[in-house]
This record gives sequence, structure tokens and C-alpha cells, in this order.
Amino acid sequence: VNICMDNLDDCDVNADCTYLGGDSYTCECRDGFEDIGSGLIGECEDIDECFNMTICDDVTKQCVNTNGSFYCECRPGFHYNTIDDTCEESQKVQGEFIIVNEEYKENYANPNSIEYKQFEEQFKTAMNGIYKNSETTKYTYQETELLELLKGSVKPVYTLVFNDDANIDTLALEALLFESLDDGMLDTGIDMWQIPPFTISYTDFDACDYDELNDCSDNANCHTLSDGKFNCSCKNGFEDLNTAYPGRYCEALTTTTTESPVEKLPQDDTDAMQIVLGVLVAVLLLAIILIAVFAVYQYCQRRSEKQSYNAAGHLTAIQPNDYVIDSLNDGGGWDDFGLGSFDVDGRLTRSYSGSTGSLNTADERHIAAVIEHAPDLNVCRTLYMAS
Ligand SMILES: [Ca+2]
Repeated sequence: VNICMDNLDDCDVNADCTYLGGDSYTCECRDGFEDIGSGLIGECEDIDECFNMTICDDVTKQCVNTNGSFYCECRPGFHYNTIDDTCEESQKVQGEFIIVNEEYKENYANPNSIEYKQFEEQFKTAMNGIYKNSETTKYTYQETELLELLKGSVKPVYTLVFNDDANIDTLALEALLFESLDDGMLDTGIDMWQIPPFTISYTDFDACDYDELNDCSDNANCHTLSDGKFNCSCKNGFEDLNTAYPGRYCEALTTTTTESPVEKLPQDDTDAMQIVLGVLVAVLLLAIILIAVFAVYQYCQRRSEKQSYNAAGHLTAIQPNDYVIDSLNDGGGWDDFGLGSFDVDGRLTRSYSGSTGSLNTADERHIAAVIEHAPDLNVCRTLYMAS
């Protein structure tokens, strides 16, 4: 009887059994495991190779420990170059749009669910189809990352990943997606997604908002840079163990230094500076938003003057299938919006009301973008209708 062959041994599941004849055999932990027991049967525990911080040997890669092994993958902020097997620095931009004819599934909130994964695959294929085939982006576009799926009806929030040579133009990216729609529909090869053009938006991506998309240590501050990039720095009181790639390995300083009031002063100054800076940025942003809203309002006023109405009070002089944003007439505010199209008599024939939720400043920006890229869309008339 070969005890090992017949599985009669007591070796650890991660050990190899060697039969020595008779009743005797030995157990030896496999590669990637170490024997932490004192007996002969082996108690094999995974070796955490990532404890060696330089095992991936490159600041562009990070180590992932697995049971019995490990692998190196591109760090957040880098993408994989299959041609020379390297990780290259990425630029990213954040995008979103609304699919009005898809039903939101409860499991879309869970990125590990089958429903989410299925959507993700279909979504990435669709986005690759657009940006890998466009003349302006095909040499710089790398991939699409789905960040989350929000309700309303289904609102994917994602990033487009580009290589470092790309000159990212958010309005041009919006236009490419818009131009891929056929009568308001995006053909994913599986489904036809109905996407109101004004819901398409690209904005700056802030990797510091997403824990899984930046690799700053829990004991580090994350700093947002342009083009979707970021860097990290260990917090006060923590030592950086790998200054080649700062803010990733931060260890509490063990030496207790006597606190001197002199050392505190610069910290207070920094705090005060940050508050002043924060207020300045907030005021600046508010000013920009007000100017944008005023500009859209002015533009719409001018467009509204061109419209005429029939006896029933419907808009006339509108071509069939013109898009409009149609307020639900709650007093003329910038909320409760829908998107629709009109017939020759100016009656609303199709509408997607209630799917967009409250408008915010980002939505107002989309409207401005749609007007710029598609001046034929009559997106302004509703302001008039709502009054
Ligand atoms: Ca391991």
C-alpha cells in the first residue's frame, strides 16, 4: 500500500507527500508555502511575498499576494502595455450618461454581482467600439473603467483611460459618443441603449475620490493632479518607507519627540492657508457657475424669440423629431426635466420625463455642450414653455 498514492497520509493540503515504504512517509510544503508547524505532517502557510516591498521591482507595478504565489500588476494610475510588457502612466477623464430604456437592477449596486459584471462587459465593449475606432482617439485610448452604476434609469459612471501622449478634449469626447448614436440609440451588439444626448458628460477625474483607483496608504494624503493623475504623501507623524514611490508605505514614527510649540506654528499656518484657499476656490467656482447659467439663459432667450405658437398654444415651426428639453411645468425652475421630441404641430410625441432627476450644475454644462456640438437640437425651448 502506497500511503501517499491512496491519500491515506495526514499531510497538509498544501504539502507534497513522499512515500518511504512500510508505514512511513514525509510531508514537504510546496513552493510558496512555509512550514510553521513542529510535527512531521507539515502545517503549510502561504508566504506573503509582497512583504518584500521591492519584489515587483518597479515603481509602476504593485504586488498582489495569492495563496501559494503572488503576481505583479500595474499600479493605479498606470495601464498595461501588452507590446513591451510594461506599465505606463495613464491620463484619465470621468464620464457619465443616462440609459433611459434600461431597468435598474438591485444588484447593480454590488460590483461583484453577476448582473454588474454582465453590464460591465457589455458597457466596455460598447465604449471600446467608439473610442478604439475613432480617428482622433484610436492611438491614445486604452480602456474604459466602470466606476459605479447609479439609478436613474441606469447611469454608468466611468473613466476613459488614455496614454500619456493624449490631449484630452472633454467636449470632443462627448461629441464622439453623441455621433455614435443612431436616432438617440447606441447599439451595443446586445441591446439598444436609448441615451438622451444632453446626459452625456465628460469631466476631470479625481482618483482621490475612489479608494480602489489610488494606492495611497491609509496613513497618507492623496493629492489630485491634472489629467486624472494623483500623488500621495505620508501624513505628519508617519515615515515614508519607500521614497521612490512616496505615500504608499507609511509607518508610524516610533520615536516620541517632545512637542515644541515652535514646530506647531507652520502647521497652523498651513491650516489657515488651506481655509483661505478653499474659500477662494469656492467663490471662484460659484462665479463660473453663475456665468455659465447666465450664458445659457441668454442663449435660450435669443432662441426662444425665434419660436412661434399656434392657436392651441403649441410650438410651431419645429421640425419633426426635434429634441427639446421639456420642463414639467412646476413653475419654471431648473428641475423636473425630461427630454422629448415634437411633431409638426408642436405637440410632444415622445418624452423621457422623470428619468433625469434634479438638474445640477453638471447637467447645465451638458446642455451647453450639446448646444455647442449639435446646434440643431432645440434644447432651450422649454425654459420658455415652463414660464
Ligand atoms: Ca503568497
